[in-house]
Amino acid sequence: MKLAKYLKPYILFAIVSPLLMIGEVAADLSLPKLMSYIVDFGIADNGPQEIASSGLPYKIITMLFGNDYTQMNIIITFGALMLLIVLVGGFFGTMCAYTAAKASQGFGHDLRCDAYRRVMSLSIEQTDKFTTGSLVTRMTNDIAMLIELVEMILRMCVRSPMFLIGGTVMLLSLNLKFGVVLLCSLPLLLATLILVLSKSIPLFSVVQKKLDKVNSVVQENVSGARVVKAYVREDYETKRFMSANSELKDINLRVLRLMAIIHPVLNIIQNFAIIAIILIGGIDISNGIAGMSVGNVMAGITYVTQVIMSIMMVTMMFQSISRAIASGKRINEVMDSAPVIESGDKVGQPDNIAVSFENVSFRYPGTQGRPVLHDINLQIKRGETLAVIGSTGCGKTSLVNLVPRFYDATEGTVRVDGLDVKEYKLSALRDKISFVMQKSELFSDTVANNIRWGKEDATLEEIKEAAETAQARDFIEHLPEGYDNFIAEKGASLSGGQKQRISIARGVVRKPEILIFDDATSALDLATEAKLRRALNEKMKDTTVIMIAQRIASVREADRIAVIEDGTIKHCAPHDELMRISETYRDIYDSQMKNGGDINE
Ligand code: DCP
Ligand code: MG
Repeated sequence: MKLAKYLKPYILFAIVSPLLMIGEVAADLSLPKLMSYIVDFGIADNGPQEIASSGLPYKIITMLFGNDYTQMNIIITFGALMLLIVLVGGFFGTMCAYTAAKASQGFGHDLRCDAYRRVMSLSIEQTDKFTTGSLVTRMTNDIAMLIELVEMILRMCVRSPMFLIGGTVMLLSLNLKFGVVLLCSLPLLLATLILVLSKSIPLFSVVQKKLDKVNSVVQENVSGARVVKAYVREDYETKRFMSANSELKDINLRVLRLMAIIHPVLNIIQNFAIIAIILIGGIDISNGIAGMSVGNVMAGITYVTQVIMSIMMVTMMFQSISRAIASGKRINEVMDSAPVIESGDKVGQPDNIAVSFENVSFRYPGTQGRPVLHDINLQIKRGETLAVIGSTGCGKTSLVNLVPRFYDATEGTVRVDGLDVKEYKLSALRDKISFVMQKSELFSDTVANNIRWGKEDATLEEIKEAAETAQARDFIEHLPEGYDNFIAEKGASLSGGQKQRISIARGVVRKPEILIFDDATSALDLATEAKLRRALNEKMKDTTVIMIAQRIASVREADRIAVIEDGTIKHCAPHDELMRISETYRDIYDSQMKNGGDINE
């Protein structure tokens, strides 16, 4: 119900809509009565005499035609009146639907905006926990359910009670005995509905979960289409999808099977009610009871149908409400997940020590056992190039993730420019840092705009300069449309090394204080990589560089090289010294020499 606040800007529509509904229902309720006038006074043989004792209809007719009215006059008058009322009712109905849509869609739009912003602010850990598929379902399907509910409530909150009460009153005004029909049929109907709803409501949240699963599988396979094809896993993945899909179907069927009971039961009850009305009315007519007529029986049939349908509408509303409650809960889960990584409010001033780790240990949130990193102590000077090397899975990415606070250290302190990263204003901290990820993420946009990602207001000159530093200029200028060339989603239209170089250009363009390369040159050949290193040295002298790499050739020229082993930094020294003191480093060196790697470029 916290979500109700999103309706506020549209409160005017939300209030007007039910009011307009009153007009529509009033029109619907008056029609059967008018029809009974036509039948009783315009068609029945003794109509002209009967109407004289009818009050309002008589007044209308004598006002229009004086005392010599014909039955045709009566039919046309009330027929025209019915037509007019239908038109007015239709107008109210349309306006009601329009305002309800205006309110509910506005509500949905605002909610989606906020939810999106919240999803964007989730930390990596939280996104992992929700899973992408589930977040997508929550943003689309769950919000759609809420929109439907708002619309339903705006239209039905007046409609069904008014039909229920208005229909009952009109019915009783025709003949009090008709009340017996309602007394018998309504409890039966309610009992059926309550039974069905109590069974189906708990299933709705299960439906949502199954939908999550289908979305997850689709998402994984669409984005991983290449791998799926490469390993000829289409069948396997299709099976996985099929099973998620059938689960969804099964649960939906269970809900629908339950719902299917409603219709026949409703039909039976309705038809019995109609027969009962005819029976009661017929007996009264043949007994010559005053005020009972064929027209009244016909009107009675319509009113009893309206009352039963109103109960039906209430059920639909309940169904919608319970669905929406399940969805609302899931959206609230997203809205309530406070960012785990809370921004501080300080900004560090440039310091001699750009980055320092003090007794840092780290384990991934929610995991047990040995920490990924422990007892990390390291100081990186401004302008220094520090390389990080170590076997795969030893924690290199984890280590550098702590600097821009993608994760927080479990123990110890990470400082940037002497200030604890937890005290930084998050945007200020991340503005200092360019992070070129292990897996290049490009967006479906032009080359220039992908590079501009690193610096919003970069001029074309700056972009070209960054591309030059990243050794990307040549190949970009050979693209058919150069910097305006469009890159497919996730950079699918580029080679691995091209992607890496555009990512590097993106990191370089903002001239960051700290530049982190997480294995970002792995797809470049050694000569290009060497050129890149030289360009970086020249153009970004003051930038502190942390460079993760697997190849000795990539790291040997660094000021210092940190060797990570068993979750901690065993040695941290220049190449020559490491060759003397670190056995691991020497092993890596030897293995790469043996494998024919041209260490000396
Ligand atoms: N790990 C984890 N949860 C994550 C990411 C990693 O539990 N979300 C574990 C897997 C590894 C360890 O942490 O055992 C270290 O992972 P890193 O990604 O830090 O490893 P590297 O970057 O050193 O490996 P690579 O060279 O393959 O990139
Ligand atoms: Mg890594």
